[in-house]
Amino acid sequence: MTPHERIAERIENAMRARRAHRSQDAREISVETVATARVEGSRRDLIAALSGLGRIERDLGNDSGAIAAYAEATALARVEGEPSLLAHLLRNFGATHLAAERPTVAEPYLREALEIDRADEGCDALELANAVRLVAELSERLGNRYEAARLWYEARVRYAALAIAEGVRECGARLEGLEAAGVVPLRGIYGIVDRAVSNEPLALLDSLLDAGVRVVQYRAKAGVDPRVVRAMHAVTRARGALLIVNDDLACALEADGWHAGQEDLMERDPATIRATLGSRIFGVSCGVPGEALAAERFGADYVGVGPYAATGTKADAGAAIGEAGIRAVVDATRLPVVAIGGINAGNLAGVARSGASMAAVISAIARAADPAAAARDLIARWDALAR
Ligand code: TZP
Ligand code: MG
Repeated sequence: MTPHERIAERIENAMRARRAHRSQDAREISVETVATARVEGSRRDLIAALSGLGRIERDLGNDSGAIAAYAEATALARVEGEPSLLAHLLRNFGATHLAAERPTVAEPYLREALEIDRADEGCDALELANAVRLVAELSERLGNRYEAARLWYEARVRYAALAIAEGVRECGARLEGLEAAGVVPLRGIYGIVDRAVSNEPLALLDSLLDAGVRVVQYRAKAGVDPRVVRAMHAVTRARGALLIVNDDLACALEADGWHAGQEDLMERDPATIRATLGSRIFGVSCGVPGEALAAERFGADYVGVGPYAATGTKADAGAAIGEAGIRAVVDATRLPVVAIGGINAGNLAGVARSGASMAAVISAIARAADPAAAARDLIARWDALAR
């Protein structure tokens, strides 16, 4: 037997003892295995032995032992330079701190693990779902409730795709808790303050927020004014809503998210956008299912799809795609779909039927005699339809 085989066998023995609830035996074997790996094993053997020991220390409630083992394993994995191994250890390391009520210590590890997994094309789908769930948990503990809501939503979608009912239930329950606390996931009426339609963006914003809209986009095709973004963001932040900026990525960094068209993506390397935005929301306008799948790969949080119906607001919007056109994208992507274009109280039912998560509206609110009343009416209708 080579040293590697001997170490692998002992790790397996420890795991068998662990599964048989002989935790103390498992710990003894693991401590010895680590000692052997230090003398005879490769760096990888030692990482595996430490990782096993960390797992068992966690079972025994010995946080400091688990943290010491994971800290060393993680440091070695950085030298080893294999991303999936490093992400796995960072996740366990972070989870141990999180379980020990030290979310601020856990934060950099869990975030780095998620970043690595997202960037890794070959990442195991379950590992990624778990990574998202852990950062959702972390955000909630840190009080970042919007980020938590988005990540619970994403984790739920990922578990559903893997048919893991328990994960779907757990994430759904967390989302409901955040919803009850008035935090918004990407669902309902998405209000757009379009400079070309409204000369008083802050007044329209107030109407939207008064009505209960919780996701607002600022759209200014003649140029996004950073002062308006700052003023709007101060208001949305104070009133518990999200502000997403269209087109201008630099200004979006002063708000909660960025909405990009296909042409915006062509101007830059899409692979870098997620990293630039950090935990902010990233939305992408898509016309066909293929574009939505590409948006998923670039790390988008939602896709905008339309025009649902004829619109006078966007001259080059193209022909209306209707309920079937929206549904084609809903069926193709795991991301929430935001339907847009010519949406009003009279045709909202078809949007809800299409499976879209949100309905984005410009003129039916901004051009109404009473924008707040129009937005309130749309929200009430959507809530009744989505039930
Ligand atoms: N993208 C597709 S249609 C559209 C955009 C920005 C305009 C939506 O405006 P309205 O007034 O709600 O039809
Ligand atoms: Mg654009």
